[in-house]
Amino acid sequence: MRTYIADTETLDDGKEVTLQGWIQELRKIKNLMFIIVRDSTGQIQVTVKKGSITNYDELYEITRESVISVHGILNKKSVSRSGTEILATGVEILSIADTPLPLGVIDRVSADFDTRLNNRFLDLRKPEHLVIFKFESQLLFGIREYMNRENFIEVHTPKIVGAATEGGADLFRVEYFEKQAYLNQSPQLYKEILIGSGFDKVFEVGPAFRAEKENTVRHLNEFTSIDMEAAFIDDRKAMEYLERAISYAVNRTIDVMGAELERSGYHVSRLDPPFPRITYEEALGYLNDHGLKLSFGDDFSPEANKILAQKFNGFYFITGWPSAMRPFYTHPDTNPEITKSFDLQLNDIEVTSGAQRVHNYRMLEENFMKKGLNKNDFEFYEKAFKYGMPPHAGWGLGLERLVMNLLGLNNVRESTLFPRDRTRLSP
Ligand code: AMO
Repeated sequence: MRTYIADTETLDDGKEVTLQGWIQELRKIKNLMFIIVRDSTGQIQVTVKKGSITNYDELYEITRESVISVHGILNKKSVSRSGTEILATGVEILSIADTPLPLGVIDRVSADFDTRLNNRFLDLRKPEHLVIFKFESQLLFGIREYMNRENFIEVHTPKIVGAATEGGADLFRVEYFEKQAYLNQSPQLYKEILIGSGFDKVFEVGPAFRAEKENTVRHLNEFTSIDMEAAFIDDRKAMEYLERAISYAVNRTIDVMGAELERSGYHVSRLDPPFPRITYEEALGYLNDHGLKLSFGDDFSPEANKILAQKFNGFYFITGWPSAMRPFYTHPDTNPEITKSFDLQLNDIEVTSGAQRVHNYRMLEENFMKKGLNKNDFEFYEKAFKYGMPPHAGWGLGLERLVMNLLGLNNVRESTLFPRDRTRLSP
């Protein structure tokens, strides 16, 4: 029976245990070895006396980051730093690590980012990196739980597609037998078709692909998109689902692993919806009052977003984006220059886009024309609007950007296991 290291805390002194993990540190004094063993839950000192195990001489030559299984007695009155140790009675060597390590797991000196990513399997052994993905897992669990309680159906739509969703330029091409196909940029068109299929409320967690040549700390070429779409709701209601889903998931995650986050140096605060809202035009005015020279229709630069972040400090919505800045499927407001759309920002980074959608077939056709799109490419989508399409709204939330921002990481690659960017295709 294996004991996880974190669970030794609740066990009694003198208890017999078996631990399995990696050798993080090794100190040897002839007839005595002190091994710090690490598993996915923590670290503990294992003290091995010559004569207490049969293969002492073999273990004496072991390298850092090798994998062992330790059988021993829990000593809670140890003189070691943590006050707890395992007095080994048997050690099985399961895998020997080569030397030198391409990347130190506990070294204080930080390796450059490329070296880290090239050796991601070692980089992820750092407890403070593992915890990022434990956090992501818990967060996603919370979002799923919230969506499930609100009666959303989790769906899976194709990632190999025949038409662009978010604009033609950023597509990865795929050879699909005799046809030209693409990797999907967003489940947008499919989630809307499902609204026309009577599903009422859907959500999806899946990969999205963007052939953006951008090389920034917030762009990936493959990211995880959490998408939602619901029938008979407007943009306001979609925003409400979003702020509630995120708040529920964050607060639940703090309940589950707040202490572990703090120990790893991540400070996540509890959330209390509703989040502040500002219109695009109000934001524009505020930015111009702060020295920028923006006109209606201009996008917000990283500098502009930093100014807004200082005002809001946390999550906030920017609503009512100009029609020219939003995709063809976005519903206009009563003023046709403006859309019923929103972005959710966390500090200075956009983490979600959403909107009420066009559901009127004729308006959709007009929008294809206005945006210079060929309606024939969208026939499979448009068809679903001809035979009874309810009003609907939804959003797409970037998981890596959300995690990056909540944990205060400075690069979206830190919250991506194996990032795909302009130059990286491996590991
Ligand atoms: P949008 O293109 O704004 O909207 O994307 C939605 C969210 O996805 C994340 N995201 C990215 N994350 C990392 N790297 C990228 N290159 C990247 N691109 C986007 C962001 C962004 O806010 N169909 C609409 C959503 C909708 O209206 O439902 C869409 O895809 O967090």
